[in-house]
Amino acid sequence: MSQIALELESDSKDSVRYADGMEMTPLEQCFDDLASEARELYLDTAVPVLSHTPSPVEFYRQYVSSNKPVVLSDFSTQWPALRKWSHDYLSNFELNFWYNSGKTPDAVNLWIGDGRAVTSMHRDHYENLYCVISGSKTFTLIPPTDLPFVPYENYPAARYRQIGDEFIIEEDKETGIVPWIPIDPLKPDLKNYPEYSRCQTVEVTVHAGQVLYLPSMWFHHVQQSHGCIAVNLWYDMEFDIKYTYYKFLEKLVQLARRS
Ligand SMILES: O=C(O)CCC(=O)C(=O)O
Repeated sequence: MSQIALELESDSKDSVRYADGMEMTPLEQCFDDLASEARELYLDTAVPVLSHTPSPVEFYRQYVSSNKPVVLSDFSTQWPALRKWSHDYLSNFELNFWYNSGKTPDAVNLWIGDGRAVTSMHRDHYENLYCVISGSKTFTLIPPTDLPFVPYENYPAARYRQIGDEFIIEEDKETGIVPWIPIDPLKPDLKNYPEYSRCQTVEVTVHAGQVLYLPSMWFHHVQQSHGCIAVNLWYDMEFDIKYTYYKFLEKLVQLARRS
């Protein structure tokens, strides 16, 4: 939509140069249009923070179905119960949002770490309810429609092994090579990955007593304060028409990168 207005000159019928100087093939122009239309039609420029607890219908319609992140602030009164760490409590805590749907989480994870612990940019096919219990977590988010601008490289899989007081990194030959995102959003290497500059990142800090709903397929990079404790619930996403479009986009991006 708006990108068309930015068009400055056509060097040939196969490529167009935009106002920011970047030249694109017709397929890349389609990716750019997808990202800008998503911004115009559905994405927020910041993650909204709700002070009320939405009803299950409101939450599902406005955030889960729409694939839009949101921070819920109204949970601090429930933290004393959370401190009991009981499975019953956590199952309850699944939050009435997914109640009636019969859904149970695929995983309940506990995250404890200090300021040095950083999770690199990646994405999951889970609907993620991320509850911060103490400290804070800062998420840098990228919407799924920006996939064409997110670089991937192939890396050998590896795991940490403890030997005495030391940790060594050991190659995991069984898993082999895995594609992973080489970009640190805090210090992006735009020389090697100039296309990343087209991503529109959104940063949100989630404080103790707040819950972030992180929709499936959103890229996320996570930093935390010292002594942060958090619990999150992963629910498998719906493998519906949205999922098939995501996979279609992935295949198109792979084709574009090969050519
Ligand atoms: O808390 C973190 O550091 C990572 C969380 C995460 O990546 C996830 O829940 O998918």
